[in-house]
Amino acid sequence: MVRLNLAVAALAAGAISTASSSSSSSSSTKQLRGVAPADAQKYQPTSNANGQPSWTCLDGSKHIAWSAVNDDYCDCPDGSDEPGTSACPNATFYCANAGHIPARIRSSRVDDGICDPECCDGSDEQDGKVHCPNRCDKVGREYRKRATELENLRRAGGKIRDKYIADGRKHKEALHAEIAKLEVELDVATTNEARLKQELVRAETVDKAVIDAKSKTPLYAKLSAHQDAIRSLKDKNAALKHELQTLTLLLDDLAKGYNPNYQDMAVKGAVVAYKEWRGIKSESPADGADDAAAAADGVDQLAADNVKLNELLDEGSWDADKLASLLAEDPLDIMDGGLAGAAGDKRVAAEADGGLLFRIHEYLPDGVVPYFEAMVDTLLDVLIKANVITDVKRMRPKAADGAEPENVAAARRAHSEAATHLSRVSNDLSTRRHKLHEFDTRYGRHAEFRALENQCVSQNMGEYTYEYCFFGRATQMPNNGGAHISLGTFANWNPKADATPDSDEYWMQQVYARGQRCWNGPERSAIVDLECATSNELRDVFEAEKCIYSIKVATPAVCFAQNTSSSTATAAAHEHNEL
Ligand code: MAN
Repeated sequence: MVRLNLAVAALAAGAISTASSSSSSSSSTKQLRGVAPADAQKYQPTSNANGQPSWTCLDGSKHIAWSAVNDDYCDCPDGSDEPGTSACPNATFYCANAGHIPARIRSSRVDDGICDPECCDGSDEQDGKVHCPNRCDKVGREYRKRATELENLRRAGGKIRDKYIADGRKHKEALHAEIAKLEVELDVATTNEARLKQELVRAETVDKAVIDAKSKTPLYAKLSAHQDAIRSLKDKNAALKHELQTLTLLLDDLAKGYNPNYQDMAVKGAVVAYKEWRGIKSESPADGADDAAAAADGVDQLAADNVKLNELLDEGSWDADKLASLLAEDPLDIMDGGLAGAAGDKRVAAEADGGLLFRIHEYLPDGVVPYFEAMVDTLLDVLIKANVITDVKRMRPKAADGAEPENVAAARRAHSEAATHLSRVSNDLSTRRHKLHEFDTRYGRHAEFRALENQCVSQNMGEYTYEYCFFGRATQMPNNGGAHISLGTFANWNPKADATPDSDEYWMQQVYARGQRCWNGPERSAIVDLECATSNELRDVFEAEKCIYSIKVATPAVCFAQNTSSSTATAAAHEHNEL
């Protein structure tokens, strides 16, 4: 208000001094109609070569006689020689509006017989066509009254805005604190994950080293050779049995189909010998039955009487299953005391071999096993290096299916848990950092909009009730039933190229986009204009173009303090500019 009064006083003073200079006007100074006091020094004549007063167009393009300024004829391309007439279409006219605030209008509206409301002093109409009374006292009074009301509103809204700012700061500080905590957690989790990874690698490597060393011993080679021999004999035996069965089947067929009446003595002799081998008595046909029938009868007994064959095919005490389990045994396990047997056998063997020290992991919680194993390794290394012991049978706890030693599995589990934790902390941290970045881009210069997140305001506008949610969705809801229509969700702040985040103006407009697609048209969208008030309200919705909506929302969040950059701009804008 003080600023406004000063501005008005300054303008009034300008008007007075211009008037006084006008009263003493000479060829060198001339009160020029339509020129702002700030531009008065630009309208000073100079002398030309002939000593005549002349003037240069403001764009520097032409020298003209001083008398040609405001002579109702347009000389300068930029229209600067006719600030007080309507001769130049591109010129502007300044009305001082003493008692109110100055204004500028297009010079085409000068002396057009219409009193322009912007020029409350009536200075735009002076050729006698019409009389425009000076209304600036009244207009100025009303203007100042309105300005006071607005200022009071701004102050009241500003107090609420201060609370929003405090709330936003609290959120921001909480976010900062969470980030700081997560950063520490991330450090710990990273170190932990790296340590457990190392332990896993060591557990895997130590085991591998033990296995490698054992695989190179003569005992291992011998055991493997025995297993190879057993495997080879087992295969050969199986092949021979198969061949024997094939041959006996062939001979059975021959013995069955042989006809002794053919009197082939060689065949008869072979059949008789075969039957003897199979333990079948070869009797002479009785009571005139023919030889062929007798032979067939004998062979029919084969299946029951094949004692010899059964003996040959019998597997004995080393049956196929026993041999298979012998072959399946890992020589390394045999070296460790025959651990490939039943669980009970393992325990006995381990007990006999290593004792409690090597089985202590069975009594420890899973998480401790890797540490214990590492400690035992270190101790054994030291003992071997110090020549206290020469070798040791390290009983690695082994999973039941023999897949992976228990200590390696435990180390893997511990590492996998640490890696999962690390990734969770890292994700949490980046989410929080993203939110913090949003504070600056989304919630205003002082985080004042954070308090409004997810707050919704609505207004019944007759055919529809509209709802607007800060940083959420804008919705059109038909009052007579029907589906709700999305007009868009918050997309960005002021898109105007000249509106930058350091200005108040930037934070007074939002774009809501990607709403429900219009039939045969674009996706619905809305431009939201925010204005200062003491409460949050949806004031107006207007469908500016089909499916493009203009929404007016009142909120204390935009009751900016007067001393910000744009309040200066606002004061400057008080000079009416109707161009
Ligand atoms: C609905 C409303 C209107 C819109 C038309 C477009 O009736 O969303 O605002 O203009 O659809 O078809």
